[in-house]
Amino acid sequence: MNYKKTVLFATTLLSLLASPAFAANSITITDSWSPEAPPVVKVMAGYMVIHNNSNSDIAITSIKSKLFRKVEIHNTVMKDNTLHMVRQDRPIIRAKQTLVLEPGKYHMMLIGRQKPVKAGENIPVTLSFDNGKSINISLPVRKADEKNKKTAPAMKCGGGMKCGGGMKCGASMKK
Ligand SMILES: [Cu+2]
Repeated sequence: MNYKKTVLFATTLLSLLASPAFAANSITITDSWSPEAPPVVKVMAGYMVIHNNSNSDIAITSIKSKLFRKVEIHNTVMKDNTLHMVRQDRPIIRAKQTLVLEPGKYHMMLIGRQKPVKAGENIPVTLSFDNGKSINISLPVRKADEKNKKTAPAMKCGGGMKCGGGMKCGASMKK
């Protein structure tokens, strides 16, 4: 094994160890995870990076998890000095681009948890796309660290729906 190959191999191994990667044809998902939530909170957030390796835009048509009643993608926007979470109907991953879901921005909202999920466990999620493909991923649950606590201020998102961790969910989340 020459030097270049060794480095490539080591790098690949490292990235495999760092976070799971899931691929289905033109879509690759990396860096998936979910911060642990208190047992009383029935809503959790999920993060990941979705890569579209194709030459066409691809939309997410549905997301499901057997551990949750429903899963949505939200964007966090500042309006009237308050952070609001706005549900994204058909989030699009542009051709050759990535859609980054991270704390304080786009995120997955896992709503109506059916049973407790602790750090160290995995949340299975299935994403379906408008090209007819779907992809099964898992979100490793991790302890929410200090950085995440800071980036998760009280959010108002309407409708009187509570989504945990100090967030109030509103009208925009209603179906
Ligand atoms: Cu949300």
